[in-house]
Amino acid sequence: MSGIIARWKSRLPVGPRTPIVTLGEGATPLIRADRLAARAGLKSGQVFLKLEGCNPTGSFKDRGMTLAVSKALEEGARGVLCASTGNTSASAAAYAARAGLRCVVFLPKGKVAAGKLAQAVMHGAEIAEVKGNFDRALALAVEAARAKGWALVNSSNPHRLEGQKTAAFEIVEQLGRAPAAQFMPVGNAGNITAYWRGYRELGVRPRMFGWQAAGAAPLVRGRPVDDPKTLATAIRIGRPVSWEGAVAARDESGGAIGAVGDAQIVAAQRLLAREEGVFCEPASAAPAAGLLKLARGGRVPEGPIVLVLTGHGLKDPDAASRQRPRLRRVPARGGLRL
Ligand code: AN7
Repeated sequence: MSGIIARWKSRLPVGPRTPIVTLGEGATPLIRADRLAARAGLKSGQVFLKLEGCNPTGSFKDRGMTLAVSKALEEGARGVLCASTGNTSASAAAYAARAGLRCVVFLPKGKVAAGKLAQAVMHGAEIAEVKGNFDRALALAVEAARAKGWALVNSSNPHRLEGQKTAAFEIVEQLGRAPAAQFMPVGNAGNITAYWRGYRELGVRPRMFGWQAAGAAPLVRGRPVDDPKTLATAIRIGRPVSWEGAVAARDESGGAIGAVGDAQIVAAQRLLAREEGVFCEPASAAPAAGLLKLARGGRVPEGPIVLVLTGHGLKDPDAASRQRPRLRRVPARGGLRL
């Protein structure tokens, strides 16, 4: 059997009677990014990309969802609920379909990327479109879960973070050591909390660098943002649920949480695609933008650095259509001189 539960069972809260709902998540590639390293003035072999977009539904959320949905089934829930900026809903919809559970997703109207919405629809989730942002959608999902007695599979669900911590185990295994630093996007702050837990369980302490979008950077400002704004819709979150987890990861590891502008995010996304062959969604390019930002100030940490690319580029096709491709018209019977 594949999947993160089969691989890391002894480190996860599962028993012999837990019905395992898996799509074969985890075991994602860790690849070198030598051109990005060069752009940041670093040596070949110093920068790595963890391709979490290679998970079954195209984002890291699957690591937590396999566990959250397995536990919901074990506990006899009839359905699962979540609020989402998109990826959580796509993952919840897929794992609920596999488990034979109903799934209701609360989505901020007009702010979910097309690929993610397509997944929720295709997997048969019931969609509640919320006139408001993610933070409002989450409040509604919490209320509905309580009223119905269904499992809430947002990252406030402890099983989500337990599953997500397995990515830290993989990175240490793949590198053959702990990275000196890890760069990752931060929205609701569940993932940075989960990685730090995973690293701590192994007794290692990479410096954790979280990156938020400048228009949605509550952890950088030190207070909630009422009207978060960024084209990286995945991390358009003003009141992160795992606030304290993110601050602990930052402070205990000697890391930092910084902000990058949308223009820097778009430029980094394009650089990863054109120079590394890796197409990630905008939010997932924030760490690369952060690396280049630190490089400009000469403040990049020494030693191996892992950038977590949390979601696949196909999730958000509209982001790509902002690029202007050079199109050449070729008549059906004509040729093209290159
Ligand atoms: C691609 O799907 O919050 O800091 O509802 O989709 O753990 O929230 C997504 C978040 C980074 C931020 N990259 O992770 C959701 C949702 C991608 C994401 C994040 C998200 P957290």
